[in-house]
Amino acid sequence: MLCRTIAVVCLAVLLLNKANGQESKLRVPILIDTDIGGAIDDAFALGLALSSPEVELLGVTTVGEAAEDRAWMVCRLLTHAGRTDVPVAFGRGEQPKGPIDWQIQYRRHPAVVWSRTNKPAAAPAAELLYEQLKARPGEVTIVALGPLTNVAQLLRDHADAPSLVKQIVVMGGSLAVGYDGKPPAVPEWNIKQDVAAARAVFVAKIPLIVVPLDATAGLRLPAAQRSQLFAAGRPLATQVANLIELCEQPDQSLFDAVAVAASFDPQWDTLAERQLSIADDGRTLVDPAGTSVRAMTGLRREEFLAWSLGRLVSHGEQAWPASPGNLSQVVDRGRFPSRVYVVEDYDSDIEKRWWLCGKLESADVPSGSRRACRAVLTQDFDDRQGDRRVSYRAVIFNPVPGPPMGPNTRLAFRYKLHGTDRLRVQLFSLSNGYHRYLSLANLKPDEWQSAAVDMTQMRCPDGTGGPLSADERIDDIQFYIDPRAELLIDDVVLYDAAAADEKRGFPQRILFTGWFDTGKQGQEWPGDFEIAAHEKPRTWKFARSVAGPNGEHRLRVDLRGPRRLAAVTELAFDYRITGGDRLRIELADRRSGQPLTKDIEGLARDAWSKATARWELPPDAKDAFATEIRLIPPAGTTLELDNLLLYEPANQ
Ligand SMILES: [Ca+2]
Ligand SMILES: [Ca+2]
Repeated sequence: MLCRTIAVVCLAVLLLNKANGQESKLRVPILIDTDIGGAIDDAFALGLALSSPEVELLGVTTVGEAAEDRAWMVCRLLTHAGRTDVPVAFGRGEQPKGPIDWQIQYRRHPAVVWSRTNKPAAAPAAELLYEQLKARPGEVTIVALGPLTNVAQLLRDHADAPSLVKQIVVMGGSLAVGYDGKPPAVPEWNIKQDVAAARAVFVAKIPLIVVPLDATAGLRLPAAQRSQLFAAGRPLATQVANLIELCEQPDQSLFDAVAVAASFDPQWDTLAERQLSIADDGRTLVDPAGTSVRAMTGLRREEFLAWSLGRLVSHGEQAWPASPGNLSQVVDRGRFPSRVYVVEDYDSDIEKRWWLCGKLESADVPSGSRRACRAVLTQDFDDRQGDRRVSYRAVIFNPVPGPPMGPNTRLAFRYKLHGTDRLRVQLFSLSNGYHRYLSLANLKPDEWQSAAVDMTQMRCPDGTGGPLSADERIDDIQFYIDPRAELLIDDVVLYDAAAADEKRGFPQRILFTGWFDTGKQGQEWPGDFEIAAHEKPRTWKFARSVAGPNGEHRLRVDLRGPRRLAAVTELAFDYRITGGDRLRIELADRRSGQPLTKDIEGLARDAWSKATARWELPPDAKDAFATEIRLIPPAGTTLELDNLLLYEPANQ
C-alpha cells in the first residue's frame, strides 16, 4: 500500500515537473475570453486557470462594453501574478452593453496608467484567438466566460477557424433551471446579451461543452471562504480579492470558474449529450433539431469550492509589507489655513472619478459626516517602494489639477483604524516625479479620530529628495496600512498652515476651494471668468470677471456640483476691484429657488485685499445646496478673485 502511495506521489511529482518545464503537451492549452469587470466570477476563474498546473494559458481576450478597459484589468492581474508572458487583446466592433462597475478603479492604478504592466496587443481579440489557434491546430480549447461576440467574430472572419479549434467551453445557458436553481429555465446573461453570436457559435460544428445554470446555480463564495482569499497574502489571491472587494454586485456566484475547470479537469465531468437551439429571447431550448453539445448536468458544489479556492489561496509566495519608516508625529491642525488646496469629504460624487483607491462607506462614518472612504487592497502607487508583490490597503485621492504648495503644507484628515496602530501618509510630487512619505505609530484604533501631519516632514523612501517645498505641484494623496488591517478615511484637507496672527479657528467643514493656479477655465475651473497670471510678488494665477450679455462685468464660479450648505456658511476670498467699492455675492443652486445674496460695501479699491461674506439659513431650513457663486460688481467695475474658500466656520 505504502509503495503504491509512494509510486503515485512520484508519478504526480514527475507530471508536475514536466508540466512546469518544456513538456507543454502534458498541459491543456486554453484561451480565455472574458467579460471581467462585472460579476466576481471572471476574476476568480482567471485565478483558477493561473493557479492550475494542468493549464497552459495561451491568451486572454475581453468582451463587452469598454472591452479595452477590461483588457487593461487583465493585464494588471497577469502582471502582478507574474504572468506577463500571457498575451491579452480586446474585442472590437459592437460589443454587448453592460458597464464596468467600481472595479474600474483596478484599471486606474498607476501601474496600468504608467505602463508598468504588460499591454493589450494591437490586434483585436478575434485575431489573437486566431493566431493562437493556427499555431496549435486542433489542440486548443476556447473557454468563453462572457457573451460570444468575439468568438462569433473569429468564426465570421476566418472560415478555417472551426477546423483549428479543439473545442469551445461555453459558460452559459439554462436547460431546466434558472439562477435560483429551480425551474423554469430562463434566458441566461451570456447568451441573451448576444443571441446572434451564440447562434453562430452553436451552428459552427465545433465540439461544444455547455456549462449552464443547471450545473452552476448556487455555487457561491461565502464570506468565510472569501476571507481566505484576503488572508492569503499571495499576489494572485490578492489581485482576485481586490477585484472582489471592488465589485458592486452583492451576488457572489462563481459560474465562470466551473467552465474553466470543465476545460481541463475530468473530475468535474458530468457531461451529457443534449440537442440545443437558441430562442430569440436567449433561452437555450432542448430541441431534437438543435445542435448536439455536451452539457454539464450537475456539480458537487462544496467540493468544487474547496478545490478551486484551495488552489487560488496557495498559489505563489506570501509577501507582507515591512513596517513603515520615517516616523512622524500628529500635529495640531492649527487655526484658519492660509490657503486650502484640496478638500474631499466623500459626501458627494462630484470628485468620484478621482477616488483612485477606496470604496464608499456610508454605515461607519464620523459625527457630522454622511459618507467616508474605506481602504481597499492595492500595490504601492510608488513603483520604487519596496517589493512589487506586496499589497497594502489604502485610500487614495487624486487632487486634480495638481495644486502648487505653499511653504508649510499640512494634511488634516479623520481616520478609523482596526487591526493596526500604524498609518503611512504619502504624496506624489508632480514637479519632481517622485513620492515622499511619513508614517504615524501608536494611533488609537477602533474609534474615529482627527489628525493632522506636517507634510514637510515627508521624505523619499531612500531618504533623498529633501522636504516638500513652496511652489512644488503635488498629486495623489495616499494613506496606506497593512493589508490585514482596516482603515476608514474622511474629511481630507490639504492646506498651508495658518498665519502667525490668525484669530479664526479651523473651519468645521470646507465646502469648496478655488485657487485657479493650475488647470484650465471651463475644464477644472468651470464658470464665467478668465484665468490670468498674478504680477509679482504674488505668484501663480487668479480669476478675472468677464463682460456679460449687457456689457457689465460679472464673475461666476461653478462649484462642479451641488455643495450642501451649513446652517452658517462663510465665503472667504482675495479680491481686487477696479472702479468701485461694492460687491453683490449670490450663493445659488441652479436647480431650484432663490439665491442667498449678500451685499458687501466699503471694499478696498485697486489693491489685492481679503474679505468674508456670511450667510445663515433659516432655523427651519431643510438641506440647502449651492452649485455656483456669482460675484457681481457694480456697473462699470471689474473684479479679480483668488483663493476662494466656502466653509462652515469653527464653533465660536
Ligand atoms: Ca463572465
Ligand atoms: Ca491663485
